[in-house]
Amino acid sequence: MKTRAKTEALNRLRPSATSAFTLVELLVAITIGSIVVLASYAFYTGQHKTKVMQDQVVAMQHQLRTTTRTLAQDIYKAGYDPIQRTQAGITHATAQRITFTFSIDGETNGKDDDADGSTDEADEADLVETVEYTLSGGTLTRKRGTSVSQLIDEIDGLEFNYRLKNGTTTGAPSDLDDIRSVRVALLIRSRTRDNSHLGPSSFTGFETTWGPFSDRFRRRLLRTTIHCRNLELKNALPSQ
Ligand SMILES: [Ca+2]
Ligand SMILES: [Ca+2]
Ligand SMILES: [Ca+2]
Repeated sequence: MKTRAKTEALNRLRPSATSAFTLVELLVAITIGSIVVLASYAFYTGQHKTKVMQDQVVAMQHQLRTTTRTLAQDIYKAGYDPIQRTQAGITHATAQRITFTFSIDGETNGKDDDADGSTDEADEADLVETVEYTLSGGTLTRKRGTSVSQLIDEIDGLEFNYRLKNGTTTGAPSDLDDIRSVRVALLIRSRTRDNSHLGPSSFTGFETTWGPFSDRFRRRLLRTTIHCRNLELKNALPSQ
Protein backbone atom coordinates (compact mmCIF):
# COMPACT_ATOMS: atom_id res chain seq x y z
CA MET A 1 0.00 0.00 0.00
CA LYS A 2 2.77 2.26 1.00
CA THR A 3 4.70 1.29 -2.13
CA ARG A 4 1.77 2.05 -4.48
CA ALA A 5 1.27 5.44 -2.93
CA LYS A 6 4.96 6.15 -3.40
CA THR A 7 4.80 5.11 -7.10
CA GLU A 8 1.74 7.28 -7.75
CA ALA A 9 3.47 10.19 -6.10
CA LEU A 10 6.49 9.66 -8.38
CA ASN A 11 4.25 9.43 -11.48
CA ARG A 12 2.63 12.70 -10.55
CA LEU A 13 6.03 14.32 -10.32
CA ARG A 14 7.38 12.93 -13.66
CA PRO A 15 5.57 15.23 -16.19
CA SER A 16 6.63 18.41 -14.39
CA ALA A 17 10.22 17.08 -14.09
CA THR A 18 10.24 16.47 -17.86
CA SER A 19 8.98 19.97 -18.74
CA ALA A 20 11.58 21.61 -16.39
CA PHE A 21 14.35 19.67 -18.11
CA THR A 22 13.13 20.87 -21.56
CA LEU A 23 13.18 24.47 -20.43
CA VAL A 24 16.75 24.11 -19.18
CA GLU A 25 17.71 22.55 -22.48
CA LEU A 26 16.13 25.45 -24.32
CA LEU A 27 17.99 27.98 -22.20
CA VAL A 28 21.27 26.15 -22.72
CA ALA A 29 20.63 26.03 -26.47
CA ILE A 30 19.85 29.76 -26.57
CA THR A 31 22.94 30.56 -24.55
CA ILE A 32 25.20 28.41 -26.75
CA GLY A 33 23.58 29.86 -29.86
CA SER A 34 24.15 33.41 -28.61
CA ILE A 35 27.77 32.65 -27.80
CA VAL A 36 28.31 31.19 -31.28
CA VAL A 37 26.67 34.22 -32.95
CA LEU A 38 28.66 36.69 -30.84
CA ALA A 39 31.92 34.79 -31.44
CA SER A 40 31.24 34.69 -35.19
CA TYR A 41 30.46 38.39 -35.21
CA ALA A 42 33.61 39.21 -33.26
CA PHE A 43 35.66 37.00 -35.59
CA TYR A 44 34.14 38.58 -38.69
CA THR A 45 34.62 42.12 -37.33
CA GLY A 46 38.24 41.34 -36.42
CA GLN A 47 38.90 39.87 -39.87
CA HIS A 48 37.25 42.84 -41.55
CA LYS A 49 39.35 45.34 -39.55
CA THR A 50 42.52 43.42 -40.36
CA LYS A 51 41.62 43.40 -44.05
CA VAL A 52 40.84 47.14 -44.06
CA MET A 53 44.17 47.90 -42.37
CA GLN A 54 46.11 45.61 -44.70
CA ASP A 55 44.53 47.40 -47.66
CA GLN A 56 45.53 50.75 -46.18
CA VAL A 57 49.14 49.62 -45.66
CA VAL A 58 49.32 48.37 -49.26
CA ALA A 59 47.81 51.66 -50.48
CA MET A 60 50.32 53.65 -48.41
CA GLN A 61 53.26 51.75 -49.86
CA HIS A 62 51.90 52.15 -53.38
CA GLN A 63 51.36 55.91 -52.91
CA LEU A 64 54.84 56.31 -51.45
CA ARG A 65 56.44 54.48 -54.37
CA THR A 66 54.57 56.36 -57.10
CA THR A 67 55.09 59.75 -55.42
CA THR A 68 58.78 59.11 -54.90
CA ARG A 69 59.11 58.08 -58.55
CA THR A 70 57.50 61.35 -59.73
CA LEU A 71 59.68 63.35 -57.38
CA ALA A 72 62.83 61.51 -58.46
CA GLN A 73 62.07 62.01 -62.18
CA ASP A 74 61.61 65.75 -61.55
CA ILE A 75 64.66 66.25 -59.38
CA TYR A 76 66.77 64.27 -61.84
CA LYS A 77 66.09 67.04 -64.38
CA ALA A 78 67.46 69.77 -62.08
CA GLY A 79 70.13 71.70 -63.96
CA TYR A 80 69.25 70.24 -67.37
CA ASP A 81 70.70 72.90 -69.66
CA PRO A 82 71.76 71.53 -73.06
CA ILE A 83 72.52 74.96 -74.54
CA GLN A 84 74.38 76.07 -71.39
CA ARG A 85 72.76 79.47 -71.34
CA THR A 86 70.01 79.17 -68.74
CA GLN A 87 72.08 78.65 -65.59
CA ALA A 88 69.49 76.02 -64.59
CA GLY A 89 70.14 74.29 -61.30
CA ILE A 90 68.98 74.08 -57.71
CA THR A 91 67.86 77.48 -56.48
CA HIS A 92 66.74 76.63 -52.94
CA ALA A 93 67.83 73.70 -50.82
CA THR A 94 66.80 73.16 -47.22
CA ALA A 95 65.54 70.16 -45.27
CA GLN A 96 61.92 71.30 -45.76
CA ARG A 97 61.94 72.60 -49.32
CA ILE A 98 63.70 72.20 -52.64
CA THR A 99 63.36 74.47 -55.69
CA PHE A 100 65.14 73.82 -58.95
CA THR A 101 65.08 74.80 -62.61
CA PHE A 102 65.73 73.05 -65.89
CA SER A 103 65.64 74.05 -69.53
CA ILE A 104 62.43 73.07 -71.31
CA ASP A 105 64.35 72.51 -74.55
CA GLY A 106 62.00 75.04 -76.21
CA GLU A 107 64.00 75.37 -79.42
CA THR A 108 63.16 71.91 -80.63
CA ASN A 109 59.77 70.98 -79.18
CA GLY A 110 57.49 72.22 -81.99
CA LYS A 111 55.60 74.63 -79.68
CA ASP A 112 55.52 78.41 -79.36
CA ASP A 113 56.65 78.28 -75.73
CA ASP A 114 56.91 82.04 -75.18
CA ALA A 115 53.69 82.81 -77.11
CA ASP A 116 55.25 85.38 -79.43
CA GLY A 117 53.83 83.91 -82.65
CA SER A 118 57.02 82.14 -83.75
CA THR A 119 57.70 78.53 -83.05
CA ASP A 120 61.03 77.16 -81.94
CA GLU A 121 62.96 80.37 -82.51
CA ALA A 122 66.35 80.66 -80.86
CA ASP A 123 65.32 82.44 -77.67
CA GLU A 124 62.82 79.73 -76.71
CA ALA A 125 65.81 77.67 -75.74
CA ASP A 126 66.44 80.16 -72.95
CA LEU A 127 63.19 79.28 -71.18
CA VAL A 128 63.33 77.35 -67.96
CA GLU A 129 60.79 75.60 -65.79
CA THR A 130 60.84 76.09 -62.04
CA VAL A 131 59.68 73.25 -59.81
CA GLU A 132 59.31 73.31 -56.06
CA TYR A 133 58.50 70.57 -53.56
CA THR A 134 57.39 71.29 -50.03
CA LEU A 135 55.09 70.01 -47.31
CA SER A 136 51.96 72.03 -46.66
CA GLY A 137 49.62 70.95 -43.86
CA GLY A 138 50.37 67.25 -44.21
CA THR A 139 50.24 67.31 -48.02
CA LEU A 140 53.22 67.00 -50.32
CA THR A 141 52.88 69.88 -52.75
CA ARG A 142 54.50 70.27 -56.16
CA LYS A 143 54.57 73.67 -57.77
CA ARG A 144 55.56 73.90 -61.41
CA GLY A 145 55.61 77.47 -62.58
CA THR A 146 52.33 78.83 -61.23
CA SER A 147 50.56 75.48 -61.30
CA VAL A 148 50.21 73.80 -57.91
CA SER A 149 49.39 70.13 -57.47
CA GLN A 150 48.89 68.21 -54.26
CA LEU A 151 50.58 64.87 -54.64
CA ILE A 152 49.90 62.90 -51.48
CA ASP A 153 48.06 63.41 -48.17
CA GLU A 154 48.64 62.08 -44.67
CA ILE A 155 52.33 62.97 -44.76
CA ASP A 156 53.80 63.25 -41.27
CA GLY A 157 57.31 64.02 -42.40
CA LEU A 158 59.30 65.22 -45.39
CA GLU A 159 63.02 65.75 -45.32
CA PHE A 160 65.48 66.70 -48.03
CA ASN A 161 69.14 66.08 -47.53
CA TYR A 162 71.99 66.80 -49.89
CA ARG A 163 75.19 64.97 -50.75
CA LEU A 164 77.89 67.39 -51.79
CA LYS A 165 80.78 66.98 -54.20
CA ASN A 166 83.17 66.29 -51.31
CA GLY A 167 81.02 63.34 -50.22
CA THR A 168 79.57 64.96 -47.07
CA THR A 169 75.83 65.30 -46.47
CA THR A 170 73.83 68.22 -45.08
CA GLY A 171 70.31 69.57 -44.82
CA ALA A 172 71.46 73.13 -45.49
CA PRO A 173 74.14 73.41 -48.16
CA SER A 174 75.92 76.76 -48.16
CA ASP A 175 76.92 76.51 -51.84
CA LEU A 176 74.14 75.08 -54.02
CA ASP A 177 76.63 74.33 -56.82
CA ASP A 178 78.22 71.71 -54.56
CA ILE A 179 75.09 69.49 -54.55
CA ARG A 180 75.49 66.22 -56.43
CA SER A 181 72.66 64.09 -55.02
CA VAL A 182 69.35 64.83 -53.36
CA ARG A 183 68.10 62.45 -50.69
CA VAL A 184 64.40 62.39 -49.82
CA ALA A 185 62.63 60.87 -46.82
CA LEU A 186 58.83 60.66 -46.78
CA LEU A 187 56.79 59.45 -43.83
CA ILE A 188 53.16 58.56 -44.50
CA ARG A 189 50.38 57.72 -42.03
CA SER A 190 47.37 55.42 -42.41
CA ARG A 191 43.97 57.07 -42.86
CA THR A 192 42.45 55.37 -39.82
CA ARG A 193 43.74 54.11 -36.48
CA ASP A 194 44.56 50.47 -35.88
CA ASN A 195 43.81 49.67 -32.22
CA SER A 196 45.95 46.54 -32.37
CA HIS A 197 48.96 48.65 -33.34
CA LEU A 198 50.82 49.48 -30.17
CA GLY A 199 53.32 52.30 -29.95
CA PRO A 200 55.35 54.22 -29.40
CA SER A 201 57.29 54.18 -32.63
CA SER A 202 59.83 56.64 -34.06
CA PHE A 203 61.13 57.13 -37.59
CA THR A 204 64.38 58.69 -38.70
CA GLY A 205 64.86 60.29 -42.10
CA PHE A 206 68.42 61.60 -42.34
CA GLU A 207 68.92 64.21 -39.65
CA THR A 208 65.30 64.37 -38.54
CA THR A 209 63.46 61.96 -36.26
CA TRP A 210 59.67 61.90 -36.13
CA GLY A 211 57.80 60.58 -33.12
CA PRO A 212 57.57 58.76 -30.83
CA PHE A 213 53.99 58.22 -31.93
CA SER A 214 51.47 56.46 -29.66
CA ASP A 215 48.35 57.37 -31.61
CA ARG A 216 47.73 53.89 -33.10
CA PHE A 217 48.16 55.10 -36.69
CA ARG A 218 50.32 52.89 -38.87
CA ARG A 219 53.18 54.58 -40.72
CA ARG A 220 55.62 53.82 -43.49
CA LEU A 221 58.89 55.60 -44.21
CA LEU A 222 60.55 55.66 -47.62
CA ARG A 223 64.00 57.06 -48.30
CA THR A 224 65.52 57.48 -51.70
CA THR A 225 68.54 59.09 -53.31
CA ILE A 226 68.48 60.92 -56.65
CA HIS A 227 71.81 61.39 -58.32
CA CYS A 228 71.67 64.69 -60.21
CA ARG A 229 73.87 64.06 -63.21
CA ASN A 230 73.00 67.43 -64.79
CA LEU A 231 74.36 69.29 -61.77
CA GLU A 232 77.56 67.32 -61.96
CA LEU A 233 77.91 68.06 -65.70
CA LYS A 234 77.01 71.71 -65.27
CA ASN A 235 79.52 72.31 -62.52
CA ALA A 236 82.23 70.33 -64.30
CA LEU A 237 82.06 72.77 -67.22
CA PRO A 238 83.78 76.14 -67.18
CA SER A 239 81.25 78.92 -66.53
CA GLN A 240 80.32 81.10 -69.48
CA1 LIG B 1 59.41 75.86 -78.81
CA1 LIG C 1 58.03 81.64 -79.72
CA1 LIG D 1 60.64 84.51 -78.70
